[in-house]
Amino acid sequence: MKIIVTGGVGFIGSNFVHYIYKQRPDWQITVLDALTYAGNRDNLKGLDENRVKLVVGNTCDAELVDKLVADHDAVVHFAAESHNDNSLENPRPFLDSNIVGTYTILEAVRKHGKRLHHISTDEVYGDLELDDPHKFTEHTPYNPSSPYSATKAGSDLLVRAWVRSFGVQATISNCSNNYGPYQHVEKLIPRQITEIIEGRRPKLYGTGENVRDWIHTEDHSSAILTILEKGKIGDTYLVGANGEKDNKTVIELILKLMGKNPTDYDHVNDRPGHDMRYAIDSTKLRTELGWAPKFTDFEAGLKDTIDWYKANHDWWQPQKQATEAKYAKTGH
Ligand code: NAD
Ligand code: TDX
Repeated sequence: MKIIVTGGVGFIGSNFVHYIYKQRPDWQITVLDALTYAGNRDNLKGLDENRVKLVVGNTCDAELVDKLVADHDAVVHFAAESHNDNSLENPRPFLDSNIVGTYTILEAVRKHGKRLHHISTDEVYGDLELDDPHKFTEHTPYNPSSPYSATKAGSDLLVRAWVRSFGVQATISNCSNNYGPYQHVEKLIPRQITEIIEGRRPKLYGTGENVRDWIHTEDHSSAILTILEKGKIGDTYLVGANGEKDNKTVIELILKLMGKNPTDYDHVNDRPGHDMRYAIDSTKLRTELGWAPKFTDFEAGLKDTIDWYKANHDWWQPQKQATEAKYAKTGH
């Protein structure tokens, strides 16, 4: 099996590369990544270069994508602009990477008859009320709120159209919020851990009642491999681990695990259009494909993540100052 992983030096893509490197020792992996601010080639450190090749390039580059796809069996497509706050400041790169990038991959897999798995997010479904008894399912209508989630929704709809109109052999997964090592310091959990390490207070948007459904990135990787190998062509699978927590609880837990007073955080400006709650019903993936998450103890996973950031200062420090300078401008 020769596989292309787009966005394979980002947070989740690189976790998936390490995961299949271990789980499928006979696979050849080509990572296609533009090395944006979110990509770090060090994320592939330690992997045998005879098995894992990094091609630095953009998913919007049709000639490059066509050439690579012709020479591989499957594409797992992670590459995207992924941060909501950035999409509110400057939406354009989201249209390029998320929409045009996905279109370019689709045209190449269509031409060469190759398998595609498209990685998406639960945010395409919009948000739920705090007391809504229902969670998102594969049948929930699309209702994205931000430029990020709107472009992810658009990319999913392109994949569905290419399956129906052109018979492209694709599956889609929509996952909830990931956490774990190697996540960029712009995101909620790494931001607060590194703020505390640097002697500052965590920053909670608005009241902090907003709920996210946390899953360890390693569980996301195992779900993707399951869908790639056993998923039904044309189908969508929701990935989640029943990890609903409000942001206030997450920040208080980080403070507690780092030996601080749990109330030592600041309320900062809320995110415009801030989604209230996400929650995933992953019954289809569990019952039809037999997947189950392994890292279901959130406190233990968070503790390991904190330890990783404490031990890997050199990995996150170069990004920290620029990230906080951006947040200072928006009052976040
Ligand atoms: P990330 O921002 O950490 O990494 C994105 C990677 O894609 C980077 O390495 C970047 O250099 C690369 N990239 C961006 N645009 C590119 C382009 N045009 N061409 C080539 N490479 C490009 O993102 P992440 O958190 O690892 O998310 C990966 C995927 O998973 C995204 O599609 C995202 O929408 C989806 N997702 C993320 C989460 C989450 O909680 N982070 C949850 C569900 C789904
Ligand atoms: O400093 C902060 N304080 C805060 O309260 C930051 C950075 C965030 N927040 C809040 C906003 C959200 O309610 O925490 C929650 C999580 O924020 P993010 O880490 O920015 O994630 P979110 O917007 O929920 O989106 C994430 O999950 C779905 C990923 O970034 C997306 O790529 C994925 O699709």
